[in-house]
Amino acid sequence: MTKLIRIQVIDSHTGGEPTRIVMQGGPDLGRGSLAARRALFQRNYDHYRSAIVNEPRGSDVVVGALLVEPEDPSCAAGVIFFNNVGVLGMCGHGTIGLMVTLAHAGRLAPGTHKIETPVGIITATLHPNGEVSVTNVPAWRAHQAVTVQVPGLGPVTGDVAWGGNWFFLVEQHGQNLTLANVEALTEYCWRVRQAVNAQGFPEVDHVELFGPPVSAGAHSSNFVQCPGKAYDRSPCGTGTSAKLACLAADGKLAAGATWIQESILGSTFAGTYQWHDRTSGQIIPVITGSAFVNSESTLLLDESDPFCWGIR
Ligand code: PYC
Repeated sequence: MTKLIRIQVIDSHTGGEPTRIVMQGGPDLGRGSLAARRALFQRNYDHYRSAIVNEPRGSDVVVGALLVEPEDPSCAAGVIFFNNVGVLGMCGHGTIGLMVTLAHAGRLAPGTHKIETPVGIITATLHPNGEVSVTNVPAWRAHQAVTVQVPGLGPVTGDVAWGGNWFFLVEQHGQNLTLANVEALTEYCWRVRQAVNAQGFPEVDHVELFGPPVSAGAHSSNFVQCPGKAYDRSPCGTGTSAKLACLAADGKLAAGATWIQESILGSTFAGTYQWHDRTSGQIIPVITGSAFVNSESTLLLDESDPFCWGIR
């Protein structure tokens, strides 16, 4: 009988968006910077990524997170986020899930902790009420009001901004941001992304549409398409960070004021920021939300199974 590979995971969701934390049994990436270890993971262990998040054990929506030893000993953990098609820079909902998961596993107490990611060190606070605030890497708007010609749709205008991942943020799209319209939104965003990538911004891999809020107290609702075409069930932590950078650059939200971003499901994140460098428009976003642990399990990988490494 084939020897099974065992990977221990804890699943959670943050505002409806799942995170699968690899607690044990992931590939050994050695030491070095998180960026270098992410590159190694991408180059040599992509089959592990797929086995952990893709069908038949996962789905297109699951975001995985590999826990690694941090290079900086003052950090509580190092983490590499990934999804159905590749690796991520940072992940806001995933960090909220990570904090709640580590607390659940008895590996972290309420308080503020540093976490190492491939795009920099962030801090996250687990509050006594279970909420988590993530102080993200610096965010900024790189390009304002970029118009791309989208085949079949015509011109679409948006901002290109970094919030730990690259986003194209669109206000004027004429789309209905409702769950009933997810198929059309997915098709729209996919076309926009191809055009944005082809017309000078190959780094952009998330598209974010904004609409009026639905819930009382929210400032805006969004639909966020992730790199592998799945939509974010949460308001997207890095996407909300990119939005805050645009609001700051436009003078529409003051430093320290709160922005409530609602997801397509109606779940919310509270975002606020401080200036990092006013001249270059860089801000430090803080995103607050809640996560809930769903399951503790062991993934079993049998190399004689034709779908052992996931359906890619
Ligand atoms: O919350 O930053 C986020 C995120 C990125 C991709 C999915 N969620």
